[in-house]
Amino acid sequence: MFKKALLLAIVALIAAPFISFQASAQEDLPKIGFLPGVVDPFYQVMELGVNQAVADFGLELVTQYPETWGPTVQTPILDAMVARGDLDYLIIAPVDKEQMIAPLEAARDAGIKIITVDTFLGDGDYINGPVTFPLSYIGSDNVEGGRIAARALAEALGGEGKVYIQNTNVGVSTTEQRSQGFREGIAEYPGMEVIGEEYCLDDANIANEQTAAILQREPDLAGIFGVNVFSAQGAGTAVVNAGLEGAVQVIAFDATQFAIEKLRDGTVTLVIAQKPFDMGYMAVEFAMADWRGVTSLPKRVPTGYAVITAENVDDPEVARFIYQVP
Ligand code: T6T
Repeated sequence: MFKKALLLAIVALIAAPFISFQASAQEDLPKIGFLPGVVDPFYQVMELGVNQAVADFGLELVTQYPETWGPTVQTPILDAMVARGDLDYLIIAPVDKEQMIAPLEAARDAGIKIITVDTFLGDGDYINGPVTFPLSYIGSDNVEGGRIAARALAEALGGEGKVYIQNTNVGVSTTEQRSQGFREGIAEYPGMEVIGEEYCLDDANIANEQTAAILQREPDLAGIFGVNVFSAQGAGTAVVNAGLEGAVQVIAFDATQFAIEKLRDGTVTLVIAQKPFDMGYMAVEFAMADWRGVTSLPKRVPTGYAVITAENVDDPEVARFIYQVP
């Protein structure tokens, strides 16, 4: 009798994980949409994070990439994702902090829960408004990122010199905040001056042309802040084409292969790596937590940076944040 009971207990113990696996396999799971800002290495790494989490939870995912940056391109893609009628959560990097509010309110009204990654709506404060409907905003502290860039540039230049900001588009929450932080950081150095800021519309060729022109106009320009992948790429290329590597220091936001190459050859002084994989992975985790009834998810998650220099670029703990796109 005792032997039989023991045997049954052992069988129950062995079978338990399989029984509970079957139960969770039958669980009704949410379907996720992912809509990044544009095709670039930053969002491609974010997609790796989304894909990993979706695979870990066994979820279904619909990903759509806009070919170029802007609300006129992102809005119809968003509308089509809403019209499918099968998405429970949308992980989105809104490309304009004002113009994407109404289309995302429509998505919310259609029953889709919104998580913004990288960029935000309104002022990004989803507790006090003006926009509070997204579940959370997961992304870098971009004002701080701008300050890091300014201080590094000022230190590299000995606290003296004229600098220029190569930006992307007006109305983009992230790059606007980077510019703001950069200006605040430069203001800490009385010998430094921001002499201009231009917008390349997230096009590296335009960034290259604009930077080439300013290098001609301002022969004593000492430094450039490229606020994202394409503006930094265009700025770096213009500096190389003008033969000014090292003479004009470039700070590159976003750790692309190009930025790292230019760091190694001395054109770029500092590369600021964001953590897009974390943003993507956590956004899916948040969707899943909400789905399962968690009610106290933080409305804001800053994901942090890795600051990459010529000295630490080969340290594996730093190099792991360089954007690797398969
Ligand atoms: O810098 C990232 C992102 O953080 C920003 O919002 C837009 O530009 C990038 O995607 C890089 O191209």
